[in-house]
Formats: sequence, structure tokens, C-alpha cells
Amino acid sequence: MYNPYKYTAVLAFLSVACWRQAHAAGDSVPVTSTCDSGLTRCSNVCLITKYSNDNCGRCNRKCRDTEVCISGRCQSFSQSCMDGASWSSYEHKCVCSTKTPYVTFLRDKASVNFEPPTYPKGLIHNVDGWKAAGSAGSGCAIYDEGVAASGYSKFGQQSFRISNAVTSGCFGDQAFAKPIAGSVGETGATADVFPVGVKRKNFLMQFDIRSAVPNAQQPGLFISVSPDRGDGSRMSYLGFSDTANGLEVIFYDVEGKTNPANFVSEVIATGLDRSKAHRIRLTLQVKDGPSNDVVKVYINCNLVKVGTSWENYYRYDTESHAEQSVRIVKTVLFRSGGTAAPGTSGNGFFFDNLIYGAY
Ligand SMILES: [Ca+2]
Repeated sequence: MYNPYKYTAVLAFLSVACWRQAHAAGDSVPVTSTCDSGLTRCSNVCLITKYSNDNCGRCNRKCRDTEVCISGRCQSFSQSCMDGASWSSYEHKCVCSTKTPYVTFLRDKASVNFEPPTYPKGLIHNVDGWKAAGSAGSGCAIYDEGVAASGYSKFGQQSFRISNAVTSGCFGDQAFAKPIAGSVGETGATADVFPVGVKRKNFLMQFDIRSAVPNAQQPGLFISVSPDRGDGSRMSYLGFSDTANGLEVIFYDVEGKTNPANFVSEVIATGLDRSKAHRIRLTLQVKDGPSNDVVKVYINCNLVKVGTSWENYYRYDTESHAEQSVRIVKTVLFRSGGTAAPGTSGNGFFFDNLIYGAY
């Protein structure tokens, strides 16, 4: 019988061990040999310069804070506002609409606002199709997460709250949003036990995030959010932390075909006001074949990052040998891993206005 915890626990153990070694300082995997075709070595890391905001087009060409690297050129945010946003010449950035976000082009979607009666306060496991077995007591750890009053008018009465007061290296027992009916994936993407349904080529996830302690830093707070199949098969990655200067967002992709995978990290936002909600959108476009998926990240309606997916991790890293193939995406994973920050218990982040799906 399929046991998601057993399988993912093994995967997680390996992943976390490598992750901690390779990424403890937020750095990419150091490269000592030549880079794969299509990659450029900058500061001892192989990367795709057409995607790198710090090495845009060539090493050490840094885009400004109001620019994003697109096809090797630093481009102003003004040319890349999210739909529904408008350019503010006063603020020199795109400004989101104040209206409730409504993504009109998703063809297979879910939207969740965590409001009663569908979402009672407390555990979210088995509520409206969500899975979060750990916090319900049947996983690797009892994570500090659930539906809670946010006290923030833009989030209605309730939101999804999660901290990293308790962490583990496991995946399948963490918080997964209710899956969409179909999926997003390449022609050869594998599904394991998850229903493929109608398979499309684009996935979108969008949500608002706000600190649960709006007037003070929560040291050590870190939560990752990923487009996922439903078992920890993450195809991309955003990490949210709380620093002395405000909230920070980090992005990881996998560049090149190496084993172990060349995870490249980039801080894509710093100093976000922790007392405000921030709108995050990630789009994943999958294309058949390696090294060609496109991930875009918008923060507060500005396109801040164009990168690629984790497809080559699943294809080429022997850590994935049990299923050496790209995966489908059906849901959003909210994960509490890495070093625990017990002081965040009962707080952490609020997530709300969650929309995701395929198109
Ligand atoms: Ca691909």
C-alpha cells in the first residue's frame, strides 16, 4: 500500500541533509569543474545569466532594485506589471489593484479564503480537501499551523497561519492545499498515485502573506511555499523569512543538468513591511524536454524574477532515483522545514486570498 510518509521521509532525509550543507548560507552549490552547456560561471557558481538579477547577461551586471533580468537584459518593473496592476510614476513601481484578486484565465482552479463555515478554526487537515496530517498528529511532527483569526481586515475573519516553531525533514505530512481536478506537467511528467485529469502546461499560485506579529521581528521565522504534486514533489520554491529589516523572499531554481543538482538561490525581495500584506504570484510554464521551463515571480504586482523550475533536479539528481522524472503539479505546499524557531509558536505568517490552478 502506498505510504506517503514513508516514501517522502526517505526523500526528505536525503534532501534536507544535502540542503543544509549546500544551502546553509543561502548560497548555491559551489562548482569546481566546468559548467554545463548554456551556463556561465560567476563567482564560482554556474548559472543562467539570462535569468540572474545579479549577473544579467554577464557576470556581475546587477539589475537595479526596480528592474528584473529578462532574457539577459535588465528591464524596468514598469514594463512588467502583473495584470490588474498599474504603473505608479510616483512610486516607480507597479501598484496592485485594491480589489480582491480574481485571476480570470485559470481553467482549472481553486480559491481559498479560509472563512467559516467551510473552514472552522483549528486544524486544516481534511478540511475542504486540504491535507496536513502532521499537525493533526499522524505524521513526522505536530506542526504549528491551522486556520486562525488574523485580526487583519483585508484577510476577512480568518487566515491560514503557519510558523516554523516545529519543523521536520518530511514532506507528505505538511500542509497541502486542496488539489485541482487536473494537473500541470510535461508530456512525460509522472503522477504517482495522484490523478492526472486534464493536463495543462501552465500553473499559477497567488496569495497574500503578512506577519502574524506585525510590529516586531520574529527571529528565525522561515516558511517555504511551492507548487507541488501533493507529496513534496516541488517544482519550484519560494522562501519567506523575517529579518531585522523586514520580510525577505528567496527563490531557488535548478540550473544545469548536474548531479547533484545545481540549486541556485536568489534573494528577490528584502525589507518588505511586515505590518502589511504582500501579494505573491508564481507562474510555472512547463515545456517538454529539459532546461526549458519558465518560472516568473511577482511581488506586489511587480515581476521581480524570471527563472526556471526544478525539472532538472528530478531528471538528473540521483537523490530522485526512486522516480527519476519530472512531476505533475496539482497543489500548493506550505512547508515548515530546516532549523526550527520555537519562539514563533502561535505566530509565524498568515496566508490568505489563495488562488491557484492550471491554464
Ligand atoms: Ca521542461
